[in-house]
Amino acid sequence: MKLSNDLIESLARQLDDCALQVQDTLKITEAHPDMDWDDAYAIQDVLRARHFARGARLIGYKAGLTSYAKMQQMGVDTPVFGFLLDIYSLPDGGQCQTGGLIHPKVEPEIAFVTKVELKGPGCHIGSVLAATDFVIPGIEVLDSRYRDFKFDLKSVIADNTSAAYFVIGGQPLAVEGVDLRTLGIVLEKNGQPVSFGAGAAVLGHPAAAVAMLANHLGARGQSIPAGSLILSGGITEAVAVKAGDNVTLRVQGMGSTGLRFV
Ligand code: OOG
Ligand code: MG
Repeated sequence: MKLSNDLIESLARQLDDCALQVQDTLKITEAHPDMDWDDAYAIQDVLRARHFARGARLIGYKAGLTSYAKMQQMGVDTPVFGFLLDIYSLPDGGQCQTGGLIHPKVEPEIAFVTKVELKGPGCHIGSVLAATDFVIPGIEVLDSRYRDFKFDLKSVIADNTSAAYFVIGGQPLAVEGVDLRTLGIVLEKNGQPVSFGAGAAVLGHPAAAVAMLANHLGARGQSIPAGSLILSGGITEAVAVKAGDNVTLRVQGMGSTGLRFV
């Protein structure tokens, strides 16, 4: 750790205030270029504690920057991990209020729901599949608190990996019934297909992203509890949205889920 506890607290407060006041900020590494990975996750932890203090509950985790398309779009080279709260969850087909967001984007994901605890180190695709209750289509709504959506890995980790909202829906499937690598997806915006992909875009297999998450948490003495929801990462580049847009994700054999931006 390179930053003091006081500084970590104040950077978490700065990012929290940006989200609450719908204001962007410069990426925090500009002012603190010496911060390290532990500092970045410590800021994320304080941000989470601030949400808990306001009554939000942890419902799962997310992996991000797990596809080459996303890494290239954001100019980074390794995945990052964040937390999911109940207040991020939107109803399938429901509304997403853009007034509370700075510059929202959407991305297509495969969500996992676990049935047993997953604890790293040593988790692999097999352990994840064995621990998965079902997979289901998901759309993540991102909203970086950083100006122009520009960040580096440490800054985006501190900002809970741009998490804002998500929706899941469609047909949940047991993993026995689906090859997650060849699973095709189409993301539509206002009825137009805007991006296409397959599960293998995420680290070769979306379960590999969940295994990486479990190993990341394991290194910090934490685990993924049974019943967690995990977003395994955007399969394609994220797409900007504004009020008036309708977004639908279609996943092969798994139906669709969608949101209206108002
Ligand atoms: C960071 C979060 C990335 C994903 O699925 O790749 C993410 C960002 O691109 O803003 O959630
Ligand atoms: Mg995502």
